[in-house]
Amino acid sequence: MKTGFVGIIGRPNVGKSTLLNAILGEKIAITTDKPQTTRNSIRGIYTCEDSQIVFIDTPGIHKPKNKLGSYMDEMAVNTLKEVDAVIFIVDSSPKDGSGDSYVLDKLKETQTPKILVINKIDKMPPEVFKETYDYYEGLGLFSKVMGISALEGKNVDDLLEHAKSLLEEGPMYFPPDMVTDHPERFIVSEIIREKALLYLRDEVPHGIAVEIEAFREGKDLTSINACIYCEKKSHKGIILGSGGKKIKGIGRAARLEIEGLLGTKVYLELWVKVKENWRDSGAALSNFGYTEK
Ligand SMILES: Nc1nc2c(ncn2[C@@H]2O[C@H](COP(=O)(O)OP(=O)(O)OP(=O)(O)O)[C@@H](O)[C@H]2O)c(=O)[nH]1
Ligand SMILES: [Mg+2]
Repeated sequence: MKTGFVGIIGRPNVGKSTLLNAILGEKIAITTDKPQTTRNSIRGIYTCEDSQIVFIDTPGIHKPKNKLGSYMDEMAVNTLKEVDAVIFIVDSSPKDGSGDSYVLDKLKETQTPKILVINKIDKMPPEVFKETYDYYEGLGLFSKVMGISALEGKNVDDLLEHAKSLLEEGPMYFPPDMVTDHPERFIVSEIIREKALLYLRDEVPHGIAVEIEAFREGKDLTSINACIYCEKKSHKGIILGSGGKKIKGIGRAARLEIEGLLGTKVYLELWVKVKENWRDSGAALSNFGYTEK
């Protein structure tokens, strides 16, 4: 068995979480068109006859504006130290000040084998692909430079084969049918956050955190109480929407997906609370699970 840990890193919104889901053939990481969707390291376990690879999806590396942002960056950069191989994803050649050069410097410091993945080739003009490919190939830093479409699953198998080739023989870390080691409660809170991100605009989504307050599993019905935290009173009104329309939409979309995940009917009760500036409060970050325990 080839086994090991592979980190997936890159700027926000390049498709890291979409790639993780494509590899697993199952959705465990939330994805949206908004940058900074992922806030924790998300572990996905890929097992086949001859290998088990634990992929670690990380928050997009960006210029942090608050403690949460710093924590997210730290999480992504620290992942580099813990893995047997790294997938660095881009969706263009580096632009000035984009953060890619910062990540490249970090990559240069490590001996860990690195793969450069150019994502979104389904919508990338050939000349942009070529320019990006030539740039990264020219750095001589990567064991392979390749194009994929995580959304369409294109070349994901090739990427898996190459990742496998970088790993050593070793023991399996997890049972073969396990797809993630995150508890269901965590995935459920992420699904609710994803729907909130999808339904909300402007600055509201970035200030949202979800806490599961009760999770009672029955044979046919799971009852869940969750609280959506936001940073301002005015945001609470936006999340509720006129006549509670918005929160109902978020709740319905989340419930349908959670029912698919758990395989039971779900009763989901959502509350909205304000916790001012929680993204800069160490205590709140720790409470929401955004700091090391
Ligand atoms: N066209 C196209 N869109 C893609 C592809 N991969 C991802 N996307 C889209 O890009 C957006 C961001 O995808 P995510 O997977 O959330 O990106 P991420 O890198 O995890 O983002 P953060 O968690 O914010 O760092 C979503 O709207 C995806 O549907 C792709 O191969 N092709
Ligand atoms: Mg993500």
